[in-house]
Amino acid sequence: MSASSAPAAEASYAFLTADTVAEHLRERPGLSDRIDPAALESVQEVGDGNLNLVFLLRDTAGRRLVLKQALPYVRLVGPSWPMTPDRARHEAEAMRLHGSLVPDLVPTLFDYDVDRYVLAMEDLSDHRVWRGALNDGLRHDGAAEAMGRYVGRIAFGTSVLGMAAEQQKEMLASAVNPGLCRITEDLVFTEPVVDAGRNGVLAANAADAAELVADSVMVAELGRAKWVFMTRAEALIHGDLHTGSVMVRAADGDQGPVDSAKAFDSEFAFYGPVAFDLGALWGNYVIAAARATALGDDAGAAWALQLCGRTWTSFEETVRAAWPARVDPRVFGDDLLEHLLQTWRSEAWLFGAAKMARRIVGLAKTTDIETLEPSLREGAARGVLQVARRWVRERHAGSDPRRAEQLAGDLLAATATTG
Ligand code: SR1
Ligand code: MG
Repeated sequence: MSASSAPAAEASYAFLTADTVAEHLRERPGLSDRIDPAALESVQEVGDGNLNLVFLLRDTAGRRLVLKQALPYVRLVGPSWPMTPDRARHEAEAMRLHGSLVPDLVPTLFDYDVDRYVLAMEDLSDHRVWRGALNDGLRHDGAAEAMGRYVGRIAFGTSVLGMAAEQQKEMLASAVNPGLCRITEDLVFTEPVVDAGRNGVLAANAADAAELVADSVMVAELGRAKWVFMTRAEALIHGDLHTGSVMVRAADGDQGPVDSAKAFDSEFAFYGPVAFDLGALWGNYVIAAARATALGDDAGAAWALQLCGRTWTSFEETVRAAWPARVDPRVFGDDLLEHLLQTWRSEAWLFGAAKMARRIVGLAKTTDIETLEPSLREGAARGVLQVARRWVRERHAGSDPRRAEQLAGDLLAATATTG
């Protein structure tokens, strides 16, 4: 349901506040053992995403916990856009299953309150959101590989490759997530080229947005992407794996090799196409590179772009390493492995292009681009749109990620504007 046609959301449960979090901790089994409700010295509401309330709690002994509560509407817009809070259950189920496969790559979930849609999870205050680090020009080596491993383990472990058929079908049924999928179907695959009243760009980019709408190849490829997204239930994917859904921690200082990287915010999880998560990462690496290019940091842009290949290689190695353990090798032979990898690699370009286009013209833009001065933002936005339009064409001529990186780098450099 769109924001304009929907009735305002009414809550049937109480929203957490700084004054009620202690009561929640007391009521939920096990949480009082993790943090002392009677000795909270800091309660901060830090939800800066588009959908939820997020509280960071610390007690006087220094113990920390995060509470995240789903609101019955899209926070970014308000109660006029209702959204099922059951998305918190999807996040909890994804955290549990993903956590069983890659415990080092997702936050630990301690509790899920099904009545109030509240998750209690590990605090990651010693990490930072990767998008913010990228915006600051910081390099976290190894994060892209970690995310490739995350997507690869999920691809194998939650699909019929790694899971018994009956169990996989039960998971698939439980993970049907229509409300959140509808957001993606609208915002990612439709609205870049069919404005539903939520789009907007700088006046200087109006012609770029119009060219996107008039690009029949782009429209057709978005249609293919949407079809795959809506029909190909391959694995329990994250569903929103942009750089703002990844926390990173450098082993030493504020950048350099990471000793931890975590994918969080998996409320969009559902059984969908594996390459959607890869494309989300790739598209956001290009957006990070566009920012770096706009700011004259060419080395930073090159570094951001080569993350595409790093994520892909790690993903491919992870899937290949898991392959001998597939549940049913009788007809799932090595030819299927090559077919899947080839399909996913090509679709990463396609989904990456859709993700880029939506973040430039549609609702929920990125700080990478939006915090640039308009004179610089113009070229960055133009460059990202041109990369998107080029990728949907060039993927048919070969899907090596190094080509994707090269094409993107050339276009970003050619379209950059100066302040
Ligand atoms: C209305 S929600 C907008 C966006 O926020 C999330 O991060 C997803 O990307 C969604 O499309
Ligand atoms: Mg999110």
